[in-house]
Amino acid sequence: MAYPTKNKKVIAFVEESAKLACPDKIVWIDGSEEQLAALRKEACETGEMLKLNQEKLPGCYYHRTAQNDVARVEDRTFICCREKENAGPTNNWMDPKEAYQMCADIARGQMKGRTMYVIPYSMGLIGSPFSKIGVEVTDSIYVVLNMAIMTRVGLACYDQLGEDGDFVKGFHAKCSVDPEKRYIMHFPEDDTIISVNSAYGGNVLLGKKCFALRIASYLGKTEGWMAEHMLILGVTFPDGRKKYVAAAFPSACGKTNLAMLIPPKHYLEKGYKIETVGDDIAWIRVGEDGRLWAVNPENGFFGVAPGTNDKSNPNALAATKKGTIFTNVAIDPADNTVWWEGLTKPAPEKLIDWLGNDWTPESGVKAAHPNSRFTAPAVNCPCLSEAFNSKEGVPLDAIIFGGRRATTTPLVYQSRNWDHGVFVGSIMSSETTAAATGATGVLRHDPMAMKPFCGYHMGDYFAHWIEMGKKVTNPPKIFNVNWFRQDANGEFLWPGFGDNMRVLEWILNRCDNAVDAQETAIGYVPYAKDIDLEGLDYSRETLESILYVDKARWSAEADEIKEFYKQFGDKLPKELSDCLATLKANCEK
Ligand code: SAT
Ligand code: MN
Repeated sequence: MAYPTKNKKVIAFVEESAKLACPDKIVWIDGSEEQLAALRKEACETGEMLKLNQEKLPGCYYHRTAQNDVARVEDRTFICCREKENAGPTNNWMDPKEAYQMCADIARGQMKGRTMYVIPYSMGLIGSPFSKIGVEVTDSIYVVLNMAIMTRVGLACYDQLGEDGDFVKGFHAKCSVDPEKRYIMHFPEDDTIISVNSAYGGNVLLGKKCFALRIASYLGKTEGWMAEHMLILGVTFPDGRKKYVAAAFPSACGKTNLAMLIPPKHYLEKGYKIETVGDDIAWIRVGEDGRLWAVNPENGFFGVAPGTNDKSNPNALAATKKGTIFTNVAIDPADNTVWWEGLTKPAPEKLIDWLGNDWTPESGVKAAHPNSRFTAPAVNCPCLSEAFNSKEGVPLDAIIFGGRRATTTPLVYQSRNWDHGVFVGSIMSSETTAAATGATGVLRHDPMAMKPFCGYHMGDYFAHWIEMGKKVTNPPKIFNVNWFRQDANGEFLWPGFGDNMRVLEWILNRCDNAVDAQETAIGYVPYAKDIDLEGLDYSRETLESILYVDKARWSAEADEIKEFYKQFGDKLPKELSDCLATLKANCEK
């Protein structure tokens, strides 16, 4: 047959995959609109997707996953490196030989009667020296169409590879979507990913978490750069200065909202502007100027739908108005559009819920799954930064870590220096969300928001962060934020969303040494007077209460971190154990 590539490794990979899975047919995706349109049509004919109201939502489609297949499955996600030790204590590990064999047994013959699609894609701009190419084979049209939004898909990727270039191999087979045989396997030493028995986003859009974080974090460690679970945003000041921030939060903790923030009115009037470079993943390297530079390797947003509305995130909502795939939201049969909790109040009288059942506000269940998603092209986003298409990316002024913590962690604090900043990232913990299967609202450690995504030993990952600090002569300042403080009744104590601009402003002023701070046991905390509350009905006392560093709580936290750190053994960098000792001592003062 005539192949669209001369790359022998691609051809061998596709042939091997086909030999194993036995598809009736192989379709080489070329990224053309014509081919994608034909696939959309086919998916609508088979019921895999529904066409939404094309006047209100042009180019938008709807998809329901299987009921048991609605989130990432962390307990079935493995790092398969040769030495178990190298996967570390925070990852599941399987011997690569065993894993390849097991996956082969599961996938054998599973594409019989089906088509296998071959998707060439680039993470990052095609042709940028910092981008990386992947090839995913899959038997799902849904995956093809999502990948065509989330990554840069096209034959130009093969040109990048030439005859002999290497790429990340991704094999995906839906099989019978059996949760007992669902495996998301990473072979960092072979640049290979295998995903079987799922058809949900994070498990099957292999360019995203599997490649751009798990495989890429390992590549970054070996090649001297970083792959992080971070949004990237730009702030333009009234005087025209631009600053860039990367921020790591666990899944479903508001990265998309922060990345697309609209500042409060008086900031807008003064001329402040926020632009989005990325909402989920940052690839970061040291620039020639000794600063850290970040690019967003993705090409779209796979955002959480519930809670998105024209107040919380008008930019994201606008991004979903065309060319978007909605997954597991509700359908409004009155006009064949979509709905999810929080979109409008009150809810429509009648909906079809994410399971396909008739729904009314009295149904007593959620109409949209809490982890329902939109896959929207980045170009749709009204506040997309020009830098989104820059090969060099953007220089970072600040790095922000943040988790979902009802207590203890103040609204914002600044680390004392790079190494202490790494410590601050390493001690992140956050309440679990619906983005992964399992209980939600459970507090767990999630260092740098990378617990589910680090492709190697977390202790080595910390050491890599410390090393990177030595390579930058002008490092970004590192902060921690917590938008999620609650009172005794479980009410949030900070308005969040656009008002987070007030905290962002303090952070950027700190980067310019333009505002003072109080030194506390955990780092620098703002004086309440320095957070702008203009136009907000909000008391200084409440603000003070969420800026307060409670030494007793932090002392207990330090003891708990000590326990958490134990698992890293002698891989824990001394810089971090020193910071922990200082924290404990500061709390006892
Ligand atoms: O499902 S994804 O992993 O792509 C999204 C997320 O959980 O952050
Ligand atoms: Mn994410």
